[in-house]
Amino acid sequence: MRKVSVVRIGLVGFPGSGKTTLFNALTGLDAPVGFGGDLRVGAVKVPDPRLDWISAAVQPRKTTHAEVVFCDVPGEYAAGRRSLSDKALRQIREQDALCLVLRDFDNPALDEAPDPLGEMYAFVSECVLADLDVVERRLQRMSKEKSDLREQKQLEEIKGKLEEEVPLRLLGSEVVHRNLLRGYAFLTDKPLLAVLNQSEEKSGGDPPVEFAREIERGGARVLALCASIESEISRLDPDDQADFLEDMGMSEPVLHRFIRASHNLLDVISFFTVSKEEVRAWTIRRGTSARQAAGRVHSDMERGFIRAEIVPFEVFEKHGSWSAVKAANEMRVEGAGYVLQDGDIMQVRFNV
Ligand SMILES: Nc1nc2c(ncn2[C@@H]2O[C@H](COP(=O)(O)OP(=O)(O)OP(=O)(O)O)[C@@H](O)[C@H]2O)c(=O)[nH]1
Ligand SMILES: [Mg+2]
Repeated sequence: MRKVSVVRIGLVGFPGSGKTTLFNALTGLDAPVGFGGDLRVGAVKVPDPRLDWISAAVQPRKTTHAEVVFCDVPGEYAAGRRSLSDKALRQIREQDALCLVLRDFDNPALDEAPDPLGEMYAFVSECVLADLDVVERRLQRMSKEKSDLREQKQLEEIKGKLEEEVPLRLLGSEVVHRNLLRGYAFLTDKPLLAVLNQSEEKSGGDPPVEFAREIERGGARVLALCASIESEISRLDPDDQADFLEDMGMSEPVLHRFIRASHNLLDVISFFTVSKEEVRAWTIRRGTSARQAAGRVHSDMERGFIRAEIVPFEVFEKHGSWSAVKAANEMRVEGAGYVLQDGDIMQVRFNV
C-alpha cells in the first residue's frame, strides 16, 4: 500500500480555467498565472474545526494539522481546444486524485464563452481515450507473449466498458478487479472532484442543481467557488479575513470546504492525538486498525502496542477534557484490531 503521506491531489483541466489561481490561494504562493508554466507542488494544511476546538480546550504548545499535497498541472492543448497534450495527460496520470477546474467566467484571453459542462465531457472523454490506449497497447503485447490469463480477461472486459465511454470509477469491484490493475493508474478510475470556477458575479452558493446532477452521474463530486475571490481572501491578514467572512455571512472560506472535499476524495479519515505538548490530526486510510494507526505516530507504539484508549470527538466536545470524559466513564478501551473511526481521539498504551 502506498503511504498516505505522499499522496498528491492534482489541479487539472484545460488552459485558462484557473488552476494556478486556485493553487496560489491554497498555498499562499505566487506562481505566475496565464497560460502554460511549470508543474508546481505545494503542501496545504487541512482545516478542521474539530482540531481547533480540541486545541482551544487543551491549550497545547503546538497544534499540527493534517496535510495534503496539491499539484498544479498546467493545461496544454494537443490539436484542438478540447484536447490535452500527451505531456499533460502523463502528468495527470501521476496524481492520486483529481480536482478538475472548470471555467465558468469570461477569460479575456480565450474567445470561447464559458461552457463548464462541455469542458467536463471533453475531459472525461480525453481520459477514456487515454485509458483505452493503455489497455489496447497492453493487450497487443499480451497476445505476443505468454501472459496472465486473468489479467488479459480483465483488460478485455475493461476495454468493453471504456468503448461504451463508461469511466472505471463508476464500476464496482465485481467488474473491476483493482488488485490486478495496480500498475495501470487508469485516469478514469481516479477519484474526481469537479470544481466549478465561477465569475465574481455568479459566485456564492451551491452549483446549479442540474449541473451537479450531471457531474454526479459520472461518479464525481462537485463544488463551486470563485478562485480569484478565494485568492484575495487568502491574502488578507487573519483579522481582516474574519471581518470579511462575517460581512459575507460565512463561517469559513469556501477554500476550506474545498480542501476538506479534496482530502475526502482519497477515502481517508482523520484521528487525533492529544497531549499538553501537541494536539495533532493524522490522516489514515479508512479501515486502518488501532495498531497500524499507532505506527503512524511512532514505530515503538506499533511494536509495543498494548491497548488504545478511544474518545470520539463528539464525546470529548460534550465533556471538555480528557479527565472529565474518564470521570463520566465514557473513555473506551480497544484492542489492536479496532478499526479507527473519523474523529476518534486516540491515546496509545505501549511497552517497549
Ligand atoms: N474573473 C475570474 N477570473 C479568473 C478566475 N480564476 C482565474 N481567473 C483568471 O483567468 C486567467 C487564467 O487563470 P490561471 O489560473 O492562470 O489558469 P490555469 O488554469 O492555471 O491555466 P494553464 O496554466 O494555462 O492551464 C487569469 O487571468 C486569472 O486571473 C475567477 O474565478 N474569476
Ligand atoms: Mg496555470
